Amino acid sequence: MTSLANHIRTTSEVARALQDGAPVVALESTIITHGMPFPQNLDMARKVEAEIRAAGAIPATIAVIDGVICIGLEDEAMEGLARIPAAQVMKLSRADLAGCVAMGRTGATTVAATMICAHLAGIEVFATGGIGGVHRGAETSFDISADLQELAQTPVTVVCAGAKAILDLPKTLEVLETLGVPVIAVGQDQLPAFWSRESGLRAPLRMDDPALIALAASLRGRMGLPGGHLVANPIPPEAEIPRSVIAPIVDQALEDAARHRIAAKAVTPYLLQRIFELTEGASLQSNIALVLNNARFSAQIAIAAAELRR
Ligand code: PSU
Repeated sequence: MTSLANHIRTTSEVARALQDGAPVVALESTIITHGMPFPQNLDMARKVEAEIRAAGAIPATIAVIDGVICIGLEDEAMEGLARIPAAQVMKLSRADLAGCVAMGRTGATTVAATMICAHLAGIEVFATGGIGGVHRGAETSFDISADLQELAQTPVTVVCAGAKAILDLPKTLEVLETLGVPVIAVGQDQLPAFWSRESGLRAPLRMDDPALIALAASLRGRMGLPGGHLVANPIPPEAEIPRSVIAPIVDQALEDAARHRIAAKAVTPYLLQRIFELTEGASLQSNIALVLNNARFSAQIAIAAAELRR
């Protein structure tokens, strides 16, 4: 029988860090292939890794390349991924990860698939921009991201800047609550909304200290409770697009998506691209700033988690 280990490749730097119990932060690749245009995507991916190193942890960007689950990407592989047109890369979630590996194809991991791969590798903390959630109109489309189910079952702490404001945020919070996923705001009581610090919704939990977040995750595991933690870290004030400014732009992008009958996995990439056009690039600058901010905070959680393992 084929061993799973034959389908996973870990860079020597990440393997050494994991063996030594050093702090490691996982990073996803859909944000690179489907979330941002080239060359800003490559620049962002490199800067995020540099931020994590500067904060004292080891970054591990995750992707499937030619059927191999890569835990950590060398710069050449990172550049290759950033340059491939989105249409030629699978957007991997729980449902298609194993199939992509079996077919020997290349795929970018969403939040759900990155959590699965990080857990397989023994990585506890993962930084991204915004998770997927309940799409507006889900009561008829049934479009709910598999990211939410994954948070309910895979023990990884995911640091994001909230759910993307293109979603139905109250319904996203409801589903997370139903699934028993802890949603923790950092530095404020409100759930942040990706490009904006405010959502108008109170987060169920608030923890400003990364050590507390690491402790909560560790205790949850020891209590035998499955699933991860969702940390919602607001975008820095100087980089935010206020809610009143982004809301009508999101509405316009959603109307355009409906008119063009965009569905399923294409919805989020379409909306991000449309909002980029409508804001003349400002949304991308905000997106990059929030990801860098999450990289820094996730490194602090990973360092605290490593302390707890000693
Ligand atoms: N964060 C970003 N940009 C992105 C994503 C996250 O700043 O593009 C990706 C993640 O991979 C997440 C996906 O899992 O968007 C959500 O896609 P969907 O709504 O189709 O589940």
